[in-house]
Amino acid sequence: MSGGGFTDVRRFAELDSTNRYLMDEARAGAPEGVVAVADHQRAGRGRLGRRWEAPPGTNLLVSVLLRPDVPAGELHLCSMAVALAAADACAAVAGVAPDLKWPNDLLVGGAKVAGVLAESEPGGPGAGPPAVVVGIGVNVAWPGPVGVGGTSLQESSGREVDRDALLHAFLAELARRRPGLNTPLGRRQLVDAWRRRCVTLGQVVRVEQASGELTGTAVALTDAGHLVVEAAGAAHTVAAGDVVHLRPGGPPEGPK
Ligand code: BT5
Repeated sequence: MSGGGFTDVRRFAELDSTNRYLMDEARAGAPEGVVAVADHQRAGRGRLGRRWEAPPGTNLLVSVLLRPDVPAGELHLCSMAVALAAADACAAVAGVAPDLKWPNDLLVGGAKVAGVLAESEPGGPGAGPPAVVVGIGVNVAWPGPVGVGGTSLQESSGREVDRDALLHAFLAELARRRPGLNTPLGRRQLVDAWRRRCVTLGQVVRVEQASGELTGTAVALTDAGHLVVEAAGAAHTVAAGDVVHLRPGGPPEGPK
């Protein structure tokens, strides 16, 4: 990005997925800074093949294209920057400051108000440098599918929230945080900001990964943004996975 910020905003009444659209644009060589916004997605993507669902007009559905200078093992910091920018935008526009749940959720009162999905493209001839597409779905006026236990900004703030104002605040926050991704100091500051907002730290968690499950206490975030879980006297560093917050003696939170 040549200091231009996220100004190439492409709006769609309907798409299959804003992430799919931007991944295709990235493969075709689109530069950093392209933004895709849809009123409705026919096939909104969650992580691990899951779906992001929202009736037309109820969510902020937005993806951004980044081409950051970040070590391969730290690409997750791109989604962390997007989550922080979105949380700041929610606070500014809706008066609700969501907590961050590792690795990719925004929660209000323990309920999911937004989810982040990053996909990357290694780059190569014709496709330019490596690309990371980060998408976020924010429940503005709809609390998510039945049984999921989500919430919306309108439900939690008790007031009307303008999706366009939220989009603009989000893009401005992201442009402010974006330069930090390119330097080791900036990346450490980003993770520090996450540590301050991360409700996962200090909780008993169950981490679900393809390789199996791990239950323990989430004790730290590494400078690469990975979660450190202490279990049976050993510290495990988790780079990716689903996390369920468990309350000792209480029921687990609702399904993802
Ligand atoms: C996420 O996945 O939370 C990432 C969602 C990213 C969506 C954005 S929208 C713009 C961009 N374009 C895309 O195609 N995707 C991105 P995950 O952690 O896997 O959570 C998915 C799970 O959340 C589902 O299996 C449901 O249980 C639940 N869920 C689905 N829709 C929801 C909603 N609107 N609110 C709350 N929870 C929801």
